[in-house]
Amino acid sequence: MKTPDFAWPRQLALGLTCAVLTAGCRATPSTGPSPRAVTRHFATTPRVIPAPTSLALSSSDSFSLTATTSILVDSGNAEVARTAELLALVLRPSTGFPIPVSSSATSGGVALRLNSTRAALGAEGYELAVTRDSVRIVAATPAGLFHGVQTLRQLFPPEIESQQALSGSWAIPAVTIVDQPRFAWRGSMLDVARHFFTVREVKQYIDLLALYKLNVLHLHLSDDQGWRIEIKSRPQLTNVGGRLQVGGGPAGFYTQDDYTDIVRYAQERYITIVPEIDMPAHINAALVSHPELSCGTRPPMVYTGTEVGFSSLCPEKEETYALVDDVVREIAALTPAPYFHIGGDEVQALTHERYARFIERVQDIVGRRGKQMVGWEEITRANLRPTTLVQQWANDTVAAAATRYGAKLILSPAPRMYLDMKYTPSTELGLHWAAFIEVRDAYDWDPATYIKGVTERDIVGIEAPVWSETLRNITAVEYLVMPRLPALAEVGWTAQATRNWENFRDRLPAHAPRWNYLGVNFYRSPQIPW
Ligand code: TNX
Repeated sequence: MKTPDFAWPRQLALGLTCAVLTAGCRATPSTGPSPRAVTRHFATTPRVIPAPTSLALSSSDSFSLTATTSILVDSGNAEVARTAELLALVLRPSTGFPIPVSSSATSGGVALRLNSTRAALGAEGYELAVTRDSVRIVAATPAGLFHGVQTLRQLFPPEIESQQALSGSWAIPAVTIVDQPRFAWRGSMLDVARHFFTVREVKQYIDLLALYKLNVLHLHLSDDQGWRIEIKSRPQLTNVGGRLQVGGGPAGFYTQDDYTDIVRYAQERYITIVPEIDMPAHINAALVSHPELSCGTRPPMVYTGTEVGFSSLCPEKEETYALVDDVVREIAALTPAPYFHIGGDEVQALTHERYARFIERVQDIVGRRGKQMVGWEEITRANLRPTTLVQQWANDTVAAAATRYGAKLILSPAPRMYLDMKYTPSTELGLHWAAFIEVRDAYDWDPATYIKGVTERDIVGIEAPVWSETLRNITAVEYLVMPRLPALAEVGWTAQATRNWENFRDRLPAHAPRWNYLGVNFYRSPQIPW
Protein backbone atom coordinates (compact mmCIF):
# COMPACT_ATOMS: atom_id res chain seq x y z
CA MET A 1 0.00 0.00 0.00
CA LYS A 2 1.25 3.44 -0.91
CA THR A 3 1.98 5.78 1.98
CA PRO A 4 0.41 9.17 1.28
CA ASP A 5 2.37 12.35 1.80
CA PHE A 6 0.04 13.62 4.46
CA ALA A 7 -1.27 12.34 7.76
CA TRP A 8 -4.90 13.14 8.30
CA PRO A 9 -5.19 12.43 12.02
CA ARG A 10 -2.44 14.98 12.65
CA GLN A 11 -4.23 17.53 10.59
CA LEU A 12 -7.38 16.99 12.57
CA ALA A 13 -5.51 16.95 15.87
CA LEU A 14 -4.02 20.33 15.13
CA GLY A 15 -7.42 21.67 14.21
CA LEU A 16 -6.15 22.98 10.91
CA THR A 17 -8.57 23.41 8.07
CA CYS A 18 -8.18 22.52 4.47
CA ALA A 19 -8.03 26.19 3.56
CA VAL A 20 -4.64 26.19 5.26
CA LEU A 21 -3.55 22.77 4.14
CA THR A 22 -5.02 22.78 0.69
CA ALA A 23 -2.50 20.36 -0.72
CA GLY A 24 -3.15 18.00 2.16
CA CYS A 25 -6.81 17.94 1.28
CA ARG A 26 -6.32 17.02 -2.35
CA ALA A 27 -6.76 13.54 -3.65
CA THR A 28 -3.52 13.43 -5.60
CA PRO A 29 -0.52 13.17 -3.33
CA SER A 30 2.43 15.23 -4.50
CA THR A 31 5.99 13.93 -4.42
CA GLY A 32 7.17 15.54 -1.20
CA PRO A 33 8.89 13.79 1.69
CA SER A 34 6.77 11.06 3.13
CA PRO A 35 5.87 11.72 6.75
CA ARG A 36 5.25 8.95 9.24
CA ALA A 37 1.89 7.25 8.90
CA VAL A 38 0.10 8.20 12.06
CA THR A 39 -2.04 5.51 13.56
CA ARG A 40 -4.16 6.56 16.45
CA HIS A 41 -7.77 6.50 17.44
CA PHE A 42 -9.66 9.69 17.70
CA ALA A 43 -13.22 10.82 18.09
CA THR A 44 -14.14 14.10 16.47
CA THR A 45 -17.54 15.66 16.78
CA PRO A 46 -19.60 14.31 13.90
CA ARG A 47 -20.41 16.98 11.34
CA VAL A 48 -23.27 15.33 9.53
CA ILE A 49 -25.28 17.22 6.89
CA PRO A 50 -28.25 17.28 6.93
CA ALA A 51 -28.26 17.39 10.74
CA PRO A 52 -29.89 14.26 12.15
CA THR A 53 -32.97 14.30 14.35
CA SER A 54 -30.93 13.12 17.31
CA LEU A 55 -27.27 12.33 17.81
CA ALA A 56 -25.70 11.16 21.06
CA LEU A 57 -21.99 10.51 21.48
CA SER A 58 -22.07 7.45 23.71
CA SER A 59 -18.55 7.41 25.14
CA SER A 60 -15.01 8.21 24.18
CA ASP A 61 -14.83 4.89 22.34
CA SER A 62 -14.47 4.58 18.63
CA PHE A 63 -14.95 1.91 15.98
CA SER A 64 -12.24 1.26 13.41
CA LEU A 65 -12.31 -0.46 10.06
CA THR A 66 -9.65 -3.11 9.75
CA ALA A 67 -8.46 -5.59 7.15
CA THR A 68 -11.00 -8.08 8.50
CA THR A 69 -14.10 -5.86 8.60
CA SER A 70 -17.06 -7.09 6.61
CA ILE A 71 -20.49 -5.68 5.84
CA LEU A 72 -23.24 -7.89 7.16
CA VAL A 73 -26.67 -8.19 5.57
CA ASP A 74 -29.59 -10.58 5.97
CA SER A 75 -29.69 -13.16 3.22
CA GLY A 76 -32.43 -12.96 0.63
CA ASN A 77 -32.76 -9.20 0.23
CA ALA A 78 -31.08 -8.11 -2.99
CA GLU A 79 -31.85 -4.45 -2.43
CA VAL A 80 -30.09 -4.33 0.92
CA ALA A 81 -27.17 -6.31 -0.51
CA ARG A 82 -26.87 -3.70 -3.27
CA THR A 83 -26.77 -0.85 -0.76
CA ALA A 84 -24.10 -2.77 1.17
CA GLU A 85 -22.13 -3.15 -2.04
CA LEU A 86 -22.38 0.61 -2.70
CA LEU A 87 -20.99 1.21 0.80
CA ALA A 88 -18.16 -1.24 0.12
CA LEU A 89 -17.36 0.63 -3.09
CA VAL A 90 -16.68 3.72 -0.96
CA LEU A 91 -14.66 1.90 1.71
CA ARG A 92 -12.45 -0.40 -0.39
CA PRO A 93 -10.34 1.98 -2.51
CA SER A 94 -9.28 4.30 0.33
CA THR A 95 -8.64 1.67 3.00
CA GLY A 96 -7.26 -0.97 0.69
CA PHE A 97 -9.21 -3.51 2.78
CA PRO A 98 -11.26 -6.24 1.07
CA ILE A 99 -14.51 -5.35 2.96
CA PRO A 100 -16.62 -8.31 1.77
CA VAL A 101 -20.42 -8.14 1.87
CA SER A 102 -21.61 -11.21 3.72
CA SER A 103 -24.79 -12.76 5.06
CA SER A 104 -23.04 -15.46 7.06
CA ALA A 105 -20.53 -13.74 9.37
CA THR A 106 -22.11 -12.97 12.71
CA SER A 107 -20.09 -10.22 14.29
CA GLY A 108 -17.29 -7.74 14.01
CA GLY A 109 -18.54 -5.55 11.25
CA VAL A 110 -20.95 -3.08 9.79
CA ALA A 111 -24.47 -4.54 9.84
CA LEU A 112 -27.37 -3.32 7.70
CA ARG A 113 -30.64 -4.69 9.06
CA LEU A 114 -34.22 -4.26 7.87
CA ASN A 115 -36.68 -4.43 10.73
CA SER A 116 -40.38 -4.01 10.00
CA THR A 117 -41.19 -3.49 13.67
CA ARG A 118 -39.31 -0.20 13.48
CA ALA A 119 -42.12 1.41 11.46
CA ALA A 120 -41.82 4.51 13.66
CA LEU A 121 -38.65 5.31 11.72
CA GLY A 122 -40.90 6.01 8.73
CA ALA A 123 -40.37 5.45 5.02
CA GLU A 124 -36.87 6.92 5.01
CA GLY A 125 -35.64 6.98 8.62
CA TYR A 126 -32.90 4.89 10.20
CA GLU A 127 -31.04 4.28 13.42
CA LEU A 128 -27.26 4.12 13.40
CA ALA A 129 -25.44 2.76 16.44
CA VAL A 130 -21.65 2.73 16.64
CA THR A 131 -19.85 0.93 19.45
CA ARG A 132 -16.23 -0.09 19.87
CA ASP A 133 -16.93 -3.42 18.17
CA SER A 134 -19.62 -2.78 15.61
CA VAL A 135 -21.67 -0.47 13.47
CA ARG A 136 -25.34 -1.28 13.15
CA ILE A 137 -27.82 0.47 10.86
CA VAL A 138 -31.48 -0.44 11.29
CA ALA A 139 -34.44 0.80 9.25
CA ALA A 140 -37.96 -0.20 8.32
CA THR A 141 -37.21 0.25 4.62
CA PRO A 142 -34.27 -0.16 2.23
CA ALA A 143 -34.38 3.61 1.60
CA GLY A 144 -33.82 4.18 5.32
CA LEU A 145 -30.78 1.90 5.26
CA PHE A 146 -29.40 3.80 2.27
CA HIS A 147 -29.73 7.11 4.11
CA GLY A 148 -28.08 5.56 7.17
CA VAL A 149 -25.16 4.55 4.97
CA GLN A 150 -24.76 8.16 3.82
CA THR A 151 -24.54 9.27 7.45
CA LEU A 152 -21.97 6.55 8.14
CA ARG A 153 -19.87 7.80 5.20
CA GLN A 154 -19.84 11.26 6.75
CA LEU A 155 -18.73 9.93 10.16
CA PHE A 156 -15.48 8.64 8.65
CA PRO A 157 -12.66 11.07 7.98
CA PRO A 158 -12.92 12.67 4.52
CA GLU A 159 -10.04 10.51 3.28
CA ILE A 160 -12.53 7.64 3.14
CA GLU A 161 -13.61 9.12 -0.22
CA SER A 162 -10.12 8.78 -1.69
CA GLN A 163 -9.74 6.65 -4.80
CA GLN A 164 -6.19 5.80 -3.73
CA ALA A 165 -5.30 3.59 -0.79
CA LEU A 166 -4.13 5.63 2.21
CA SER A 167 -2.74 4.48 5.52
CA GLY A 168 -4.17 5.70 8.79
CA SER A 169 -6.74 4.77 11.36
CA TRP A 170 -10.21 4.54 9.89
CA ALA A 171 -11.99 5.41 13.08
CA ILE A 172 -15.41 6.81 13.82
CA PRO A 173 -16.74 7.90 17.20
CA ALA A 174 -19.14 5.74 19.19
CA VAL A 175 -22.49 7.36 18.62
CA THR A 176 -26.21 6.69 18.41
CA ILE A 177 -28.17 8.51 15.72
CA VAL A 178 -31.91 8.31 15.19
CA ASP A 179 -33.00 10.19 12.13
CA GLN A 180 -35.85 10.81 9.73
CA PRO A 181 -36.78 13.55 7.25
CA ARG A 182 -39.11 16.50 7.66
CA PHE A 183 -40.38 16.51 4.05
CA ALA A 184 -41.05 13.55 1.73
CA TRP A 185 -40.02 15.51 -1.41
CA ARG A 186 -36.44 16.81 -1.28
CA GLY A 187 -35.35 17.53 -4.78
CA SER A 188 -33.28 19.32 -7.31
CA MET A 189 -34.07 20.12 -10.94
CA LEU A 190 -31.40 19.95 -13.61
CA ASP A 191 -32.02 21.86 -16.85
CA VAL A 192 -30.50 19.54 -19.46
CA ALA A 193 -32.20 21.49 -22.26
CA ARG A 194 -30.44 24.88 -22.29
CA HIS A 195 -27.17 23.00 -22.15
CA PHE A 196 -26.94 19.25 -22.56
CA PHE A 197 -25.37 17.11 -19.83
CA THR A 198 -24.10 13.63 -20.59
CA VAL A 199 -25.39 10.53 -18.79
CA ARG A 200 -22.11 10.46 -16.91
CA GLU A 201 -22.57 14.04 -15.73
CA VAL A 202 -26.15 13.37 -14.64
CA LYS A 203 -24.89 10.39 -12.63
CA GLN A 204 -22.28 12.59 -10.97
CA TYR A 205 -25.09 14.94 -9.98
CA ILE A 206 -27.15 12.02 -8.66
CA ASP A 207 -24.17 10.99 -6.50
CA LEU A 208 -24.13 14.44 -4.91
CA LEU A 209 -27.87 14.39 -4.24
CA ALA A 210 -27.56 10.98 -2.62
CA LEU A 211 -24.74 12.04 -0.31
CA TYR A 212 -27.02 14.73 1.15
CA LYS A 213 -30.17 12.55 1.28
CA LEU A 214 -32.07 14.31 -1.47
CA ASN A 215 -34.57 11.96 -3.09
CA VAL A 216 -35.93 13.63 -6.25
CA LEU A 217 -34.17 14.57 -9.47
CA HIS A 218 -36.45 16.52 -11.79
CA LEU A 219 -35.04 16.56 -15.33
CA HIS A 220 -36.07 19.55 -17.47
CA LEU A 221 -35.91 17.61 -20.74
CA SER A 222 -37.11 20.18 -23.26
CA ASP A 223 -37.09 23.90 -23.87
CA ASP A 224 -36.82 26.40 -26.71
CA GLN A 225 -33.18 25.53 -27.28
CA GLY A 226 -33.29 21.74 -27.21
CA TRP A 227 -35.27 18.49 -26.99
CA ARG A 228 -33.33 15.92 -24.99
CA ILE A 229 -35.20 12.61 -24.99
CA GLU A 230 -35.79 10.15 -27.78
CA ILE A 231 -39.47 9.66 -28.65
CA LYS A 232 -39.61 6.64 -30.95
CA SER A 233 -42.92 7.60 -32.57
CA ARG A 234 -41.63 11.16 -33.21
CA PRO A 235 -38.00 10.88 -34.33
CA GLN A 236 -37.95 14.45 -35.64
CA LEU A 237 -38.01 15.80 -32.07
CA THR A 238 -34.44 14.70 -31.45
CA ASN A 239 -33.24 14.55 -35.07
CA VAL A 240 -33.86 18.27 -35.30
CA GLY A 241 -34.40 19.46 -31.72
CA GLY A 242 -31.59 17.49 -30.14
CA ARG A 243 -28.75 19.09 -32.05
CA LEU A 244 -28.63 22.55 -30.57
CA GLN A 245 -28.28 24.29 -27.25
CA VAL A 246 -27.74 27.81 -25.91
CA GLY A 247 -24.99 29.40 -27.95
CA GLY A 248 -25.31 26.85 -30.78
CA GLY A 249 -24.25 23.22 -30.93
CA PRO A 250 -23.45 20.47 -31.04
CA ALA A 251 -25.53 19.25 -28.12
CA GLY A 252 -27.21 15.87 -27.76
CA PHE A 253 -30.09 13.90 -26.30
CA TYR A 254 -30.78 10.79 -24.25
CA THR A 255 -31.81 7.66 -26.09
CA GLN A 256 -34.54 5.74 -24.30
CA ASP A 257 -31.84 3.33 -23.14
CA ASP A 258 -29.83 6.25 -21.73
CA TYR A 259 -32.88 7.52 -19.87
CA THR A 260 -33.58 4.05 -18.49
CA ASP A 261 -29.97 3.84 -17.37
CA ILE A 262 -30.33 7.17 -15.50
CA VAL A 263 -33.61 6.04 -13.92
CA ARG A 264 -32.01 2.82 -12.72
CA TYR A 265 -28.91 4.55 -11.36
CA ALA A 266 -31.14 7.00 -9.47
CA GLN A 267 -33.42 4.24 -8.20
CA GLU A 268 -30.47 2.38 -6.72
CA ARG A 269 -29.81 5.55 -4.73
CA TYR A 270 -33.45 6.00 -3.73
CA ILE A 271 -33.86 9.01 -5.97
CA THR A 272 -37.04 9.46 -7.98
CA ILE A 273 -36.66 10.78 -11.52
CA VAL A 274 -39.40 13.26 -12.45
CA PRO A 275 -39.36 13.93 -16.20
CA GLU A 276 -40.48 17.35 -17.45
CA ILE A 277 -41.59 18.24 -20.95
CA ASP A 278 -42.25 21.96 -20.80
CA MET A 279 -45.43 23.07 -22.62
CA PRO A 280 -47.28 24.92 -24.10
CA ALA A 281 -44.44 27.50 -24.06
CA HIS A 282 -40.67 26.88 -23.90
CA ILE A 283 -41.32 24.61 -26.87
CA ASN A 284 -39.46 26.13 -29.83
CA ALA A 285 -37.19 23.11 -30.35
CA ALA A 286 -40.27 20.92 -30.84
CA LEU A 287 -41.91 23.48 -33.13
CA VAL A 288 -38.84 23.56 -35.36
CA SER A 289 -39.13 19.76 -35.55
CA HIS A 290 -42.93 19.87 -36.08
CA PRO A 291 -43.84 23.25 -37.63
CA GLU A 292 -47.45 22.08 -38.07
CA LEU A 293 -48.02 22.41 -34.29
CA SER A 294 -47.59 26.15 -34.24
CA CYS A 295 -50.53 28.56 -34.67
CA GLY A 296 -48.44 30.91 -36.78
CA THR A 297 -48.16 30.87 -40.52
CA ARG A 298 -44.41 31.42 -40.67
CA PRO A 299 -42.20 28.38 -39.98
CA PRO A 300 -40.53 28.58 -36.55
CA MET A 301 -36.80 29.36 -36.58
CA VAL A 302 -34.07 27.64 -34.61
CA TYR A 303 -33.41 29.54 -31.37
CA THR A 304 -30.24 29.41 -29.27
CA GLY A 305 -30.62 32.59 -27.19
CA THR A 306 -31.98 32.86 -23.65
CA GLU A 307 -35.22 34.85 -23.88
CA VAL A 308 -38.28 33.09 -22.44
CA GLY A 309 -42.00 32.88 -23.11
CA PHE A 310 -42.22 33.56 -26.86
CA SER A 311 -43.08 30.11 -28.25
CA SER A 312 -46.27 28.08 -27.92
CA LEU A 313 -47.90 24.91 -29.13
CA CYS A 314 -51.21 25.71 -30.82
CA PRO A 315 -53.89 24.72 -28.29
CA GLU A 316 -56.67 24.68 -30.91
CA LYS A 317 -55.05 22.01 -33.10
CA GLU A 318 -55.85 18.33 -32.49
CA GLU A 319 -52.38 17.39 -33.78
CA THR A 320 -50.98 19.11 -30.71
CA TYR A 321 -52.69 16.67 -28.37
CA ALA A 322 -51.72 13.69 -30.53
CA LEU A 323 -48.06 14.67 -30.13
CA VAL A 324 -48.45 15.36 -26.40
CA ASP A 325 -50.04 11.94 -25.98
CA ASP A 326 -47.21 10.20 -27.85
CA VAL A 327 -44.63 11.97 -25.74
CA VAL A 328 -46.37 11.39 -22.41
CA ARG A 329 -47.10 7.74 -23.25
CA GLU A 330 -43.52 6.88 -24.18
CA ILE A 331 -41.87 8.72 -21.28
CA ALA A 332 -44.46 7.48 -18.77
CA ALA A 333 -43.72 3.90 -19.83
CA LEU A 334 -40.01 4.40 -19.06
CA THR A 335 -40.61 6.13 -15.74
CA PRO A 336 -41.40 4.03 -12.67
CA ALA A 337 -42.36 6.99 -10.45
CA PRO A 338 -45.96 8.25 -10.53
CA TYR A 339 -45.18 11.80 -11.74
CA PHE A 340 -45.07 13.61 -15.06
CA HIS A 341 -44.10 17.30 -15.06
CA ILE A 342 -45.71 19.32 -17.88
CA GLY A 343 -43.96 22.63 -17.25
CA GLY A 344 -46.64 25.21 -17.97
CA ASP A 345 -44.55 28.27 -17.08
CA GLU A 346 -44.06 31.66 -18.66
CA VAL A 347 -46.56 31.61 -21.49
CA GLN A 348 -46.78 34.94 -23.25
CA ALA A 349 -48.34 33.90 -26.53
CA LEU A 350 -51.74 32.68 -25.20
CA THR A 351 -54.68 34.23 -23.35
CA HIS A 352 -55.42 32.84 -19.88
CA GLU A 353 -58.41 31.00 -21.29
CA ARG A 354 -56.60 29.28 -24.12
CA TYR A 355 -53.82 28.39 -21.69
CA ALA A 356 -56.21 26.96 -19.08
CA ARG A 357 -58.00 24.79 -21.64
CA PHE A 358 -54.66 23.43 -22.84
CA ILE A 359 -53.50 22.56 -19.31
CA GLU A 360 -56.78 20.81 -18.50
CA ARG A 361 -56.55 18.63 -21.61
CA VAL A 362 -52.94 17.76 -20.87
CA GLN A 363 -53.88 16.95 -17.28
CA ASP A 364 -56.36 14.40 -18.67
CA ILE A 365 -53.72 12.89 -20.95
CA VAL A 366 -51.24 12.55 -18.09
CA GLY A 367 -53.96 10.94 -15.95
CA ARG A 368 -54.90 8.51 -18.73
CA ARG A 369 -51.25 7.49 -19.03
CA GLY A 370 -51.26 6.63 -15.34
CA LYS A 371 -49.33 9.58 -13.91
CA GLN A 372 -49.94 12.46 -11.55
CA MET A 373 -49.41 15.83 -13.18
CA VAL A 374 -46.83 18.25 -11.82
CA GLY A 375 -46.58 21.80 -13.20
CA TRP A 376 -45.07 25.18 -12.46
CA GLU A 377 -47.30 27.50 -10.43
CA GLU A 378 -48.94 29.10 -13.49
CA ILE A 379 -51.06 25.93 -13.89
CA THR A 380 -53.28 27.16 -11.05
CA ARG A 381 -55.04 29.24 -13.74
CA ALA A 382 -56.57 25.94 -14.90
CA ASN A 383 -58.91 23.63 -13.02
CA LEU A 384 -56.66 21.21 -11.22
CA ARG A 385 -57.17 17.76 -9.78
CA PRO A 386 -56.38 17.41 -6.09
CA THR A 387 -53.65 14.90 -7.00
CA THR A 388 -51.84 17.43 -9.17
CA LEU A 389 -48.70 18.96 -7.67
CA VAL A 390 -47.98 22.65 -8.11
CA GLN A 391 -44.38 23.81 -8.12
CA GLN A 392 -44.18 27.32 -6.68
CA TRP A 393 -41.32 29.50 -7.94
CA ALA A 394 -42.18 33.20 -8.24
CA ASN A 395 -45.56 34.29 -7.07
CA ASP A 396 -46.96 33.78 -3.60
CA THR A 397 -50.62 34.34 -4.41
CA VAL A 398 -50.65 32.01 -7.39
CA ALA A 399 -49.03 29.32 -5.30
CA ALA A 400 -51.51 29.75 -2.47
CA ALA A 401 -54.28 29.32 -5.09
CA ALA A 402 -53.24 25.69 -5.50
CA THR A 403 -54.69 24.85 -2.13
CA ARG A 404 -58.16 25.86 -3.49
CA TYR A 405 -58.08 22.66 -5.51
CA GLY A 406 -56.65 20.63 -2.68
CA ALA A 407 -53.45 20.38 -4.73
CA LYS A 408 -50.20 20.19 -2.78
CA LEU A 409 -47.17 22.37 -3.32
CA ILE A 410 -43.51 21.84 -4.03
CA LEU A 411 -41.70 24.99 -2.92
CA SER A 412 -38.92 26.38 -5.11
CA PRO A 413 -38.91 30.07 -4.17
CA ALA A 414 -36.43 31.64 -6.57
CA PRO A 415 -34.79 34.08 -4.10
CA ARG A 416 -33.82 31.14 -1.83
CA MET A 417 -33.69 28.04 -3.99
CA TYR A 418 -32.72 28.97 -7.55
CA LEU A 419 -29.24 27.54 -7.67
CA ASP A 420 -28.62 29.24 -11.01
CA MET A 421 -28.60 32.60 -9.21
CA LYS A 422 -25.20 34.16 -8.56
CA TYR A 423 -23.88 34.16 -4.99
CA THR A 424 -22.75 37.79 -5.22
CA PRO A 425 -22.42 40.39 -7.99
CA SER A 426 -18.91 39.10 -8.71
CA THR A 427 -19.91 35.45 -9.31
CA GLU A 428 -18.97 34.76 -12.91
CA LEU A 429 -21.54 32.06 -13.65
CA GLY A 430 -25.27 32.28 -13.19
CA LEU A 431 -28.09 34.79 -13.50
CA HIS A 432 -29.39 37.30 -10.97
CA TRP A 433 -32.95 38.25 -11.87
CA ALA A 434 -34.37 36.84 -8.62
CA ALA A 435 -31.61 37.59 -6.13
CA PHE A 436 -28.01 37.13 -5.19
CA ILE A 437 -28.12 34.03 -2.99
CA GLU A 438 -25.27 33.58 -0.53
CA VAL A 439 -25.08 30.37 1.49
CA ARG A 440 -26.91 31.88 4.43
CA ASP A 441 -29.80 33.04 2.23
CA ALA A 442 -30.19 29.48 0.95
CA TYR A 443 -30.10 28.07 4.48
CA ASP A 444 -31.85 30.51 6.74
CA TRP A 445 -35.59 30.28 6.04
CA ASP A 446 -38.52 28.06 6.91
CA PRO A 447 -40.68 26.54 4.15
CA ALA A 448 -43.65 26.43 6.52
CA THR A 449 -43.76 30.19 7.06
CA TYR A 450 -42.20 31.50 3.86
CA ILE A 451 -45.43 32.02 1.88
CA LYS A 452 -48.47 33.69 3.38
CA GLY A 453 -51.43 31.33 3.58
CA VAL A 454 -49.30 28.23 2.95
CA THR A 455 -48.62 25.95 5.90
CA GLU A 456 -46.51 22.84 6.38
CA ARG A 457 -49.54 20.65 5.59
CA ASP A 458 -49.88 22.19 2.11
CA ILE A 459 -46.30 21.32 1.17
CA VAL A 460 -44.95 17.97 -0.01
CA GLY A 461 -41.46 19.38 0.08
CA ILE A 462 -38.88 21.56 -1.58
CA GLU A 463 -36.87 21.48 -4.79
CA ALA A 464 -33.81 23.44 -5.90
CA PRO A 465 -33.80 24.19 -9.64
CA VAL A 466 -30.56 24.55 -11.61
CA TRP A 467 -31.32 26.34 -14.87
CA SER A 468 -28.41 25.99 -17.26
CA GLU A 469 -28.38 29.06 -19.51
CA THR A 470 -24.84 29.86 -18.29
CA LEU A 471 -23.73 26.34 -17.32
CA ARG A 472 -21.94 24.29 -19.97
CA ASN A 473 -20.80 21.34 -17.93
CA ILE A 474 -21.15 19.62 -14.57
CA THR A 475 -18.12 21.40 -13.09
CA ALA A 476 -19.92 24.71 -13.63
CA VAL A 477 -23.09 23.25 -12.09
CA GLU A 478 -21.10 22.10 -9.06
CA TYR A 479 -19.67 25.57 -8.53
CA LEU A 480 -23.16 27.00 -8.21
CA VAL A 481 -24.76 24.19 -6.20
CA MET A 482 -21.93 23.61 -3.71
CA PRO A 483 -22.39 24.55 -0.93
CA ARG A 484 -25.99 25.73 -1.38
CA LEU A 485 -27.23 22.23 -2.19
CA PRO A 486 -26.24 20.77 1.22
CA ALA A 487 -27.77 23.88 2.84
CA LEU A 488 -31.08 23.23 1.09
CA ALA A 489 -30.83 19.51 1.78
CA GLU A 490 -30.84 20.38 5.47
CA VAL A 491 -33.84 22.73 5.00
CA GLY A 492 -35.71 19.77 3.52
CA TRP A 493 -34.55 17.04 5.88
CA THR A 494 -34.00 18.53 9.31
CA ALA A 495 -36.78 19.77 11.58
CA GLN A 496 -36.84 23.56 11.86
CA ALA A 497 -36.24 23.44 15.63
CA THR A 498 -33.18 21.23 15.21
CA ARG A 499 -31.23 23.45 12.85
CA ASN A 500 -29.64 26.88 12.95
CA TRP A 501 -27.28 28.84 10.75
CA GLU A 502 -24.28 29.12 13.09
CA ASN A 503 -24.29 25.40 13.71
CA PHE A 504 -24.58 24.59 9.98
CA ARG A 505 -21.84 27.10 9.17
CA ASP A 506 -19.51 25.34 11.59
CA ARG A 507 -20.30 21.83 10.27
CA LEU A 508 -19.85 22.72 6.60
CA PRO A 509 -16.06 23.18 6.43
CA ALA A 510 -15.50 19.54 7.35
CA HIS A 511 -17.15 18.64 4.04
CA ALA A 512 -14.75 20.55 1.79
CA PRO A 513 -11.93 17.97 1.92
CA ARG A 514 -14.55 15.34 1.13
CA TRP A 515 -15.53 17.27 -2.03
CA ASN A 516 -11.86 17.53 -2.96
CA TYR A 517 -11.49 13.76 -2.80
CA LEU A 518 -14.68 13.35 -4.81
CA GLY A 519 -13.43 15.87 -7.38
CA VAL A 520 -16.41 18.14 -6.75
CA ASN A 521 -16.00 21.82 -7.52
CA PHE A 522 -17.34 24.37 -5.01
CA TYR A 523 -17.55 28.06 -4.09
CA ARG A 524 -15.46 29.13 -1.10
CA SER A 525 -18.07 31.42 0.38
CA PRO A 526 -16.57 34.03 2.72
CA GLN A 527 -19.47 33.29 5.07
CA ILE A 528 -17.96 29.89 5.90
CA PRO A 529 -14.90 29.37 8.15
CA TRP A 530 -13.30 26.89 5.75
C1 TNX B 1 -37.39 31.18 -15.10
S1 TNX B 1 -38.60 29.27 -13.30
C2 TNX B 1 -37.73 30.04 -15.82
C3 TNX B 1 -36.71 29.38 -16.66
C4 TNX B 1 -35.41 30.11 -16.66
C5 TNX B 1 -35.11 30.60 -15.26
C6 TNX B 1 -33.77 31.25 -15.11
C7 TNX B 1 -39.35 28.90 -14.51
C8 TNX B 1 -40.46 28.04 -14.29
N1 TNX B 1 -38.94 29.38 -15.70
O1 TNX B 1 -37.20 29.23 -17.98
O2 TNX B 1 -34.43 29.25 -17.11
O3 TNX B 1 -36.10 31.52 -14.87
O4 TNX B 1 -33.47 31.50 -13.78
